[in-house]
Amino acid sequence: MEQIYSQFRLDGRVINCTRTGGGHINRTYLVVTARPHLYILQWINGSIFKNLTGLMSNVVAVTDYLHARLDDPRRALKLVPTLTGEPYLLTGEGDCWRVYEYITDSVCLDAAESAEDLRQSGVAFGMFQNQLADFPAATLTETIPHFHDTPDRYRIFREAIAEDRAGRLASVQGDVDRYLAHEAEADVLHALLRKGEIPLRVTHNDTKLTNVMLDEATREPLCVIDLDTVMPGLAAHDYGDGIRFGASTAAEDEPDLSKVEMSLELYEAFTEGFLSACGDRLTETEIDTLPWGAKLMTLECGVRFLTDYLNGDVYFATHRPGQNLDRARTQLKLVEDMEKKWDEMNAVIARLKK
Ligand code: GN1
Ligand code: MG
Repeated sequence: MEQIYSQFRLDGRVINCTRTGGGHINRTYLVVTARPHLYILQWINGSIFKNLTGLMSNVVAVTDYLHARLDDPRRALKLVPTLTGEPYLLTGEGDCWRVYEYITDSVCLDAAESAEDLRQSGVAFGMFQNQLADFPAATLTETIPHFHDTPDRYRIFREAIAEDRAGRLASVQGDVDRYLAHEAEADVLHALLRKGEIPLRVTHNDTKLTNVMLDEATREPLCVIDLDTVMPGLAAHDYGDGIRFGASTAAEDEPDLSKVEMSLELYEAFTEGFLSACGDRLTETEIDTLPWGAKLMTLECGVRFLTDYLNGDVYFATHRPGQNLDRARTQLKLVEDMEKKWDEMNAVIARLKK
C-alpha cells in the first residue's frame, strides 16, 4: 500500500493503513499519519466502473460545487491531490486510487440504532438532492448506464436465467419464478418519466444508510459519501433505496427471513426526514409515487443479487457461499411485506406531505 499512498499529498508520515468499510464494489482503507491526520484511501473497481476518468470528473465537479457553497469542511467529501496535483492516481496497471479527507468526529452506521438515526439519513439524502438541484446535470457522466433502469435489470436477469452459467438455476427456480412474477411492475416509474409526469434530477443513486456520515455527538447528518453513482435519476430512486436498506428490520444478507420486515416506524422516519429536507422541490406526483420507489428499488436490488448468484457471484463482493442468494431473498421478503403494508405506506406519504 505504501507505493500507493506515498503518491498523495498527505500531511505527515503514514503510521497505519487498514482496510475499512463494507462496500460491495470498491476497496476502502483508513490511513493515519503521525500528525495525526486521517484519510480515506479507495481503490475504485474498474471492471464495474468502466469510465474511471468520467467517474472521477463527476466526483471533482460535485465536491467542488458543494464546497463552493458550504463553509464547513465536514459538510462534503474533499479529495486530496496526488504529488503531481492530480485529483486521483492512475497506476501503470490501470488501477484507479483516490484519497479523501476523513470526516472528523463522525459515525457511519451499518444499521439505524434508532428511528431518529434513519430520519437523519433521510435528511442527508434530501439535503443532497436539494444542494444539487441547480447543478448542470448534462455535464455528468453516466458512470453505469441504465443503473436504475429496472426493466433493463430484468432483461439482464432473463439472460442470466437462459445462460445458467454457474449451474445454479434448478436449485433456485422458486426464487426466480417469484421475481419474474413481479416483472410487469418494473416499468411503473420509467413510464411516468417517459410521459413527462415526473422529472429527471441529479441524484445519488446509492442511498444506503452506510453512505451517510452523522456527527458523532449530535447524530445530525454531516454529508453523504460514495459519490460514484451520482447521475441524472429519479427522486423516488434515492428515496426508495434509502427505505430498502434503512427500513428493514434485518441485515441485507440475513439468512433467517423471519427476522426481515419493512418497519413502518422506520419507513415513516426516513420519509419524514427526506421530505422535510427536499423542501418544496418535489412535485406532487413525485411525492405521491415515492412508495413505488421503495418497492422498485428493493425489487431491482433483489433481481441484481439473484442475477449475480446465477452468474456465479461475479459482481457483488461475497464473504460466504450463498450470500447473494440470501440477499436476494431478503429483498423479495421486503417487497412482499411492502405489498401488505402498501395502504399504510401511502397513508404516511399523504399525511406527511401536508
Ligand atoms: C453496491 O458497494 P456499495 O455497497 O456502495 C451497489 C449498489 C447496491 C448495493 C447493495 C455500484 O453498493 O447499487 O444497492 O451494493 N453499487 C454498485 O448493498 O453497483
Ligand atoms: Mg457504498
